[in-house]
Amino acid sequence: MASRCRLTAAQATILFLKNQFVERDGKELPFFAGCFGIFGHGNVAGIGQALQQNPDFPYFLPRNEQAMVHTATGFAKMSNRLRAFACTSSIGPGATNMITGAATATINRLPVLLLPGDFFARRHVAPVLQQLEVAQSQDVSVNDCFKPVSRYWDRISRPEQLLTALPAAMRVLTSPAETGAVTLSFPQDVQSEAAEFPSDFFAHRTWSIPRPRGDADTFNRAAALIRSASQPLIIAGGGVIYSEASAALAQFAAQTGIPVAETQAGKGSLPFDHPQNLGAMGVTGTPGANVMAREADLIIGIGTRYSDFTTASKTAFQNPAVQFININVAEFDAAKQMGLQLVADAKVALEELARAVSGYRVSSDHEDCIAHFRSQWEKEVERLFHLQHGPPVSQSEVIGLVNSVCEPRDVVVCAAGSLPGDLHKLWRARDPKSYHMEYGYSCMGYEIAGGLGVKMAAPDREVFVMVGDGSYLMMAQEIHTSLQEHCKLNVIVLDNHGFGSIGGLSQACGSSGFGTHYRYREGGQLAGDVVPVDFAANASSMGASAVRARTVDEIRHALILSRAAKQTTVTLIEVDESVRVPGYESWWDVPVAEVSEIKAVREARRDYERNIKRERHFA
Ligand SMILES: Cc1ncc(C[n+]2csc(CCOP(=O)(O)OP(=O)(O)O)c2C)c(N)n1
Ligand SMILES: [Mg+2]
Repeated sequence: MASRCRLTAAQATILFLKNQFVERDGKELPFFAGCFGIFGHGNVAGIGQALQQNPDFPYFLPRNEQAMVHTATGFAKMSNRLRAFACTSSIGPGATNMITGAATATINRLPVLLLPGDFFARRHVAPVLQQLEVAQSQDVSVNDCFKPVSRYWDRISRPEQLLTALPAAMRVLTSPAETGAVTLSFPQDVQSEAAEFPSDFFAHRTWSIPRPRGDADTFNRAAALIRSASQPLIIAGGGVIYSEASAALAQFAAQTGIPVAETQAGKGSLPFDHPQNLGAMGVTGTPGANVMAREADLIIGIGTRYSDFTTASKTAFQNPAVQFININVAEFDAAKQMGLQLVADAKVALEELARAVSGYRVSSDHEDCIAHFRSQWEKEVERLFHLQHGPPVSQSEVIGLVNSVCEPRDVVVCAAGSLPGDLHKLWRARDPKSYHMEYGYSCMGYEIAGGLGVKMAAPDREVFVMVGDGSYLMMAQEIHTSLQEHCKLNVIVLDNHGFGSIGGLSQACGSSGFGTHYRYREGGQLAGDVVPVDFAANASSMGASAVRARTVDEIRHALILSRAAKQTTVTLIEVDESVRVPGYESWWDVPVAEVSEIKAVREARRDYERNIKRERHFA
């Protein structure tokens, strides 16, 4: 008879996770780097006890459950989805705090395993503290809220269900096409309950990450489409980076002369100075990328989800004859824009396409056009990096200063506010992993927590977290965790006293920045003086070294010291929100009120109605 061991369900879970490995291109890694967790009833005596008796499966104590999922997500993104964390919470609020993190992971297609505690499977003592009671069913808890934001969801009502649930969780977590948050909702009594498990369930198991080759006929049609294209454009998405296809893309672009535009997740696919790199695509794109996309007769989307920021709300591609080839591991994304669906790994597809289209090259006119846009753009970036405004300085100057202090392998991390758009346009990436933007969910609060995950994945790199004052005020507490873990971050807070981004959006919609500034209530409105925040005192209270910098020289000096420091450092910079980086040749669909008493709103609506006519359907 095969050997068996008696373990609690929680102990069996940790033992199983410890023995899961992944392999790609002949390189094997343990899939899990450990487990984050905040304990309460619901996990302290279950998963908590199991972690305690497995010290070789490291446990990490964060400050907030949402943040720990962001940290896990940043880690997985930085690891090109080859490594991940588990996250455990207590029942109730600890669990629901993870839902925003789960959505962030799933939308960005990044793996994280969530183990929220749950009600008693035994039910007898219900309602237990923090339990949601639902009158029409005893089988519903707050953890059911994870269902739409998880790529796999299960409830472990009996220990032996782990025998099928854990392998199913691993399949999804390690699938490039399906990965995202996986939730195993774990009733607290079941966690502590023992059962006999077959010992071979805990054997070393390696999950191969495939590099699927596309269907041969589809591949040939893709090659033929490229050969007959006169104005092709590549859109490089996150899939290029996760597949480690940068070198293949650089070679393909150099060989064919086809220009490349990058999405937020795809930025860094090519170094900024690659001759075919037109830079950012879409709403936050460069003039070159957007003008060439508008005229293109063929778009080759590689590893992109075609979000509205990439397609400029479906206005980016105006050539009546435009066609799409979509190279993607996920059929779901490959089918977008009614494109030719080449369901394949980016790296192998590019290597094989390079051979299949050998001899093809874009016209010299097309090449001249790329070179022209590139040199014009370099001038524009230089202008914005050296505005000599203020103090308070402009945000673009701060980006230029951070970029100039960074070494090529350093990483900039950001997620929400006006920084993502400005960074997408201006940041000069020199390494595929040097630009880390969470822009699938654009979740305020991701920045510092996610930056911690980046540092945990790449301890040999300097990590620069750029964060707005609004995002900082939502979630800065992981500075404390970064000190606990000796994971040094360079945090840069850009203070414009509120929501510069949404303030600008509100103005563009005729609503003059309503509700977007931190001001004292006066005369019934938020119209008084700025409510000041001493960010330096706040950061230093958690143990970070914090400095305020105002002028360009002070900022450069502070950043150099920060980079050289051993511990988490916070640099506070006041920026003038009125000096903005403009948009270039693009548009974003944000519906403006159809009727209003305010004249500016009516005017904005007229513009809106004109622009929405340019949105296209592709057949
Ligand atoms: C959790 C969350 N809530 C709300 C939003 C909507 N939102 C996007 S940017 C933003 C303001 C960000 O302010 P700040 O971090 O100061 O950056 P700034 O816009 O000033 O550059 C808001 C409220 C969001 N993206 N995430
Ligand atoms: Mg702000």
